[in-house]
Amino acid sequence: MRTGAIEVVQGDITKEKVDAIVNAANTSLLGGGGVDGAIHRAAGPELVAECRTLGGCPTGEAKITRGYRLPARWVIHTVGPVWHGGKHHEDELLASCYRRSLEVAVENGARSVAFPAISTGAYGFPLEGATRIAVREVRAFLEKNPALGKVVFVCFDRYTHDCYTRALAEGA
Ligand code: AR6
Repeated sequence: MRTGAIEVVQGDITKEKVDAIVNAANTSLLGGGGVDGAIHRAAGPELVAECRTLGGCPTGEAKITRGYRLPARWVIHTVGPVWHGGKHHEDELLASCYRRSLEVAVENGARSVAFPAISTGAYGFPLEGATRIAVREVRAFLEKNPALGKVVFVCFDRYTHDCYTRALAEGA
């Protein structure tokens, strides 16, 4: 599906041919399971070596590395909130992940960025709320930053894909 500069696709983010892919990391930035594990496996051991130099990353923030063996030139590592019921600033922290990742992307000259559904796997953030936040933040950023040409939401499964498609249709 395409609406303006936003695309929703189902697939594996490590295969995306964009300038930067975003990793749903943890505060150590030293790898893990889920999309984080897939990105580290596909990028090769140089990625964790560079991550070791970064000193971790707070929740809601983002840091950039090279992409090594990935088709993407950069990886932007962001740390989503763990879902604790919704009253622990989860929404604001997730919104901050999208904003900060896009700011870091543009600062480094990226014109196309792909996101996974941050926090919706191991971190337990309810998918519908997460997709609405993602769509709202990306739309707002694209309006203010014409240098960014394209943002892709890469969904690992059909349900996630359907949630993004609905959020986009509803105007989030
Ligand atoms: N491409 C695109 N999306 C993927 C891929 C892939 N290759 N693999 C999984 N997903 P998660 P989180 C989807 O758990 O909830 C890690 O251990 C997955 O289906 O990867 O932010 C980190 O180190 C889900 O929709 O990230 C942290 O400790 C989405 O990516 C923790 O998990 C996010 O699921 C972060 O948890």
